[in-house]
Amino acid sequence: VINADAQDAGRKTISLNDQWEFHKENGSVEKVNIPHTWNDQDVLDDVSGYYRGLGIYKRKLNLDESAKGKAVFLVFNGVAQEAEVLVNGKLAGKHIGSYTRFIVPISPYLNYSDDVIEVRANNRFNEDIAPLTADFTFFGGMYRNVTLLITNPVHFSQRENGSSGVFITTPQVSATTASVQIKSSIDKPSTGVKKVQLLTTVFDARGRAVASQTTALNLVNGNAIYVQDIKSIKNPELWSPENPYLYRVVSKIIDVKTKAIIDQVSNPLGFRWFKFDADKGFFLNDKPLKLIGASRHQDYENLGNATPDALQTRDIELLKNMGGNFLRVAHYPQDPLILEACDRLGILASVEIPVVNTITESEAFTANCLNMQTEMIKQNFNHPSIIIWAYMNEVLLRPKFSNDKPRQQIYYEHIRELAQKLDDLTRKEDPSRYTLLVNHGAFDVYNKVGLTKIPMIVGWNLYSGWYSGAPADFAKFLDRHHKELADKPMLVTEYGADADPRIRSFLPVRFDKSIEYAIQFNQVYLNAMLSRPFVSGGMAWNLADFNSETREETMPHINNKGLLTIGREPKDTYFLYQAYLASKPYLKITSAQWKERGGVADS
Ligand code: ADA
Repeated sequence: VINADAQDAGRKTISLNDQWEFHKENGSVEKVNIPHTWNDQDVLDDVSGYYRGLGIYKRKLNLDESAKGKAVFLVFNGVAQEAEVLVNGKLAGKHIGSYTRFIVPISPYLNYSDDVIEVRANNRFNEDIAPLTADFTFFGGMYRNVTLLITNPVHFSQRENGSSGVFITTPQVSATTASVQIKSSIDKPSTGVKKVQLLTTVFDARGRAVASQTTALNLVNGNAIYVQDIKSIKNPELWSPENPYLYRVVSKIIDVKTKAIIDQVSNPLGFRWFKFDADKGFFLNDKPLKLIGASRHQDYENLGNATPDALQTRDIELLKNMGGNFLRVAHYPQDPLILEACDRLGILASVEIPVVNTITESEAFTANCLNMQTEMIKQNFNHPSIIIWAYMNEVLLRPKFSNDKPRQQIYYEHIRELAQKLDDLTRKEDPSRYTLLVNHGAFDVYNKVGLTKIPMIVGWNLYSGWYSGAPADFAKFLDRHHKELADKPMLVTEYGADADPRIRSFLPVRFDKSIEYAIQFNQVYLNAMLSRPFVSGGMAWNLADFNSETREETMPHINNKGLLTIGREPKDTYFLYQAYLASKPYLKITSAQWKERGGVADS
């Protein structure tokens, strides 16, 4: 029985990861814990196949009388991909999209004894929901943590698209002074306390308060946003990959009469500034920094996307240990732990919604994309690690209507409009970060359709030397971008070659999938990027091998371009990166030694 009496902070959160019953459409029932997916084993097994459809989760909830008069919510960090939430048989909320958090207010549906929660998850193909087709598996299920949240009637808003309700920006930062702006979204029902104080405190990493602001508020009924400005924090410790210094912003709503804390939330804060330059590349805190790292899927051997917390965080540690300073969270927002780890370990990040390969020209598809983008931005707004919001990946990869040029023009126009809408929305929601649109190597087509004009940064996924051409074509492509799109900063958002750890070769050739070929391929790419200042950075595809249901070739259903295997064993390519990037003395060689061996100097 859950007693809802608020703890000191005014709110209470309780994990609901256990005690679920899982009912599949075929009638089978089993007891499961969350995170859970129904595609973890059978993706590798042609007999049971790749089930895409409805799965039902049921659980009891025993709240006692103390929860009456409180606001009770269910917080879902991720359900793939359509979800309906029922409480005692009544529909309490719905959500579309696998990769973002959603919060369902359930107070109106509760009996406060023997309540039953039912979550109907569905990963069927739905032409109005991205992704439609892609080179990864669309696992179904309640695959991220579920929590019960109990707050007082007045609270930091749970309506703000799954965010904490508090949005932090740093309008001004330098090595000597910084300012912080905090926007707090507060909900109040007509019965809730009206006269409150909003107390916002900035703590340094040692827990000392470095600044605070108290604002007396007369709360309005419904929802309102209250703005506070904290000026001139002196000599802020700056956040960077070498010193990922984190402050915390603790926000409290305090009852003026009783002095009780009505609600409290805590958010990360990092002081840093950054710039992408089309000629000179990327700068963090005014210093040039080549962004090198990898993309990552939320997917693990035998577990699929239902990856436990410790394994999520370990991926970011593996990236850091490799010497990487950048993570492309591809192709969708991932577990909240990923960006928390990036903040803590000093990995810069880009996050994107799953518009991959192709789109649907329907209003519903557009609306769902815009909603996902809004949720992604609001939920992740305060992470200092994030510098980029992205929204499309290789949307011209699968030619549609190629035998009907006028029809193709309409399709292209629709893609361009969708990109423009997503870019406009992103710049409006968050003017402090960059926008990115990711293309495959068909330079002319993306240019003609206009997709290289819309974003602030153009991303290229380049595979010359793998799917076509030779590795040396890569450098030519980079130089072409620099010449023809002279004012656009660029990132190499993907590059890689299949690498099966079982295959070794003395005379590696394209398509042999040997580790040796992948090593040579990666060397050529790294040298080309590191020697060109205008290339802001490059992300290896992929940090680890991942399930891809549509891949039927070698190692069935796996894309094996990872630097790690799907079970996170390092391949030799991982150590190649460490040799180039990490401060491991036994692996470091000087430029002169490198030249002696016939390599191209890397700096
Ligand atoms: C594309 C795509 C990725 C990835 C890659 C590959 O570039 O963006 O999802 O799977 O291809 O390995 O072919």
